[in-house]
Amino acid sequence: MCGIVGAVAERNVVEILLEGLKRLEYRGYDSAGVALLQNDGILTRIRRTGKVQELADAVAEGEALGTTGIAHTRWATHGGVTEANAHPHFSNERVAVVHNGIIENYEKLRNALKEKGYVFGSDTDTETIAHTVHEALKTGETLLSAVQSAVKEFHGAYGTVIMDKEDPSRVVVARSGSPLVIGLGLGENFIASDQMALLPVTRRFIFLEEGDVAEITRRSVAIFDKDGCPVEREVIESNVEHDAGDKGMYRHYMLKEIHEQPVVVRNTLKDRLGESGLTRDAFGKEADAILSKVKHVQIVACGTSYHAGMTARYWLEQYANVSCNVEIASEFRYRKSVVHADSLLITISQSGETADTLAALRLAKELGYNASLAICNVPGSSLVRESDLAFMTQAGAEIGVASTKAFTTQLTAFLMLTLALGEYNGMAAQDKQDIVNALHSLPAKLEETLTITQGIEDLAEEFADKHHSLFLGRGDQYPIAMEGALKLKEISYIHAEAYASGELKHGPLALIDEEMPVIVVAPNNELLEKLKSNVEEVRARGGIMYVFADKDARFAGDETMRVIDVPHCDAPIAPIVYTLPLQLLSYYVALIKGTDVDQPRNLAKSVTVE
Ligand code: F1P
Repeated sequence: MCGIVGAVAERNVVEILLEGLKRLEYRGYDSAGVALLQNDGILTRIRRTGKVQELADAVAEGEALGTTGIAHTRWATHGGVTEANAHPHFSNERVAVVHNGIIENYEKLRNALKEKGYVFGSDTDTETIAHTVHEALKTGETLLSAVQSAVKEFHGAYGTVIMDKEDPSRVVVARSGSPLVIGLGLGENFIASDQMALLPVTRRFIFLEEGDVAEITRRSVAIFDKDGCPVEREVIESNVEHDAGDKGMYRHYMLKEIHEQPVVVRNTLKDRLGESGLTRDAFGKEADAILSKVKHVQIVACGTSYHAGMTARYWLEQYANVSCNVEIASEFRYRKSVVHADSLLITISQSGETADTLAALRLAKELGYNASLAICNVPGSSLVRESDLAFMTQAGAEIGVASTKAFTTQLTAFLMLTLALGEYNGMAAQDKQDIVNALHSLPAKLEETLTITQGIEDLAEEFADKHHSLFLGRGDQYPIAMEGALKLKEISYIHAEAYASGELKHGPLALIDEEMPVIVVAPNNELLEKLKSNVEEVRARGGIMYVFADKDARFAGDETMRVIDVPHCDAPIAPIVYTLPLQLLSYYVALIKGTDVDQPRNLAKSVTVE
């Protein structure tokens, strides 16, 4: 979603800001802008709808100078995609603001500000921040104290960076609900919504906490907590690797990330899985004390991460004897739920910043869960910092908006968690050894599965002109069918629905005709015969099927059924293995349709608003 970059330096910061925005492009956005302030108080603003490159071209046309600057990529919430709604927003050509999040009481603020004579140039909630700060500055406050008093007026979520034309030596930033990270340089300092934006200029970061306001100059960083008291926050040396410019030989990040899965799954297992079980601190030093008491698990997540949680429920109940509920975070946070005794709350998120998931974690603390575990891919993210335990997947930076390698590493993490919890809940020795063996075989199995690309490319040709599709799976493959359908929707814009195939005759069978392709995931497991019956029900009604099946499952292909062989694998890892062909299918369909694979329309990588 929206992205922020800011800098206070001695040199011209425009290139730093534009490079930062490019590194945030993967988060999804629809317009971009930059405001630059020179030492003599000259304030320049350039904004464009569309890609950051269009902004960069516009910047290159003129002379864009500034030693202090703020920049933004906007993902529209309040107000359409127009240049006037793009950030930075100004108040009286003096205050400049960029903002992530939503000011929920903006209408009330807007009316009050209009009565005071402020004229609004946009439809955004953000502009109320600019005018509110301006109003405070009029009473002679410093920029810092003006922001400190202004934020008291705001309800909702914000990560915001503010400049004052009358004081080019600093920016003031405030965080509540939307992340901000300060980057420390030598004689220059930076701010961003995501450390990725600042990796070319620093590796030293301070992650702001909820309610923090900070004043940043070239040589100083002063942080104040929500009560206005000065605080010290830890400086973290980042080891995140990311070169957003490098897609290697691949045409899209998504394809690169699909092919990285054998390696990143191996990295996620590394040092955590031994020959006969997990290593001692696989889930961290404090894990033993927490996990040994767990009798129930509540999983909360959104989107693809929710599908990882859905799959985990099958594993935790089948192998680890631990009861498990899974819920979408935006539902969990707004309903009254019953907390089971000895419950562990697990949040899953590739970004660690998803607003609903974070809110669910905070709610769970109030509800009295024993402890919380975050399964996450971004070190230092809000979810990681606010959870009792954190398991870091080792997927590396995922740039494609549609999650691929983050998902399969989440699943890998959950199979390891199944081992960890099974240890305290009477897991059968054979099940344990089967999972350990299956996990050891997983990276190679994923590599083998990626070699079936050609068959899937052909299939995509047949598929690309369809408007609807149905994905079917049973048992732990049902969430994989859901994930396959989500991938297709996200990047090819084809309507796709997933059903547990036992549900077919309870409604969706009515949809079957030759215009409704049916995709089936069919490993050779104990549900295979049941699944075959469901497939026959579709065939009998003239449906066209694409079956991803284990070679040994013996599906006979014909003109109504294309069978794509998937390498045989052990049962526990089958959901992970069968994910890959579905990712490839959606990728190739999107390629034929010519959609923006890495940044699909209307979507964002880090969903920081609810
Ligand atoms: C959840 C999610 C992703 C999806 C997209 C938007 O994010 O729905 O699954 O691919 O990037 O957000 P997260 O909570 O896993 O970060």
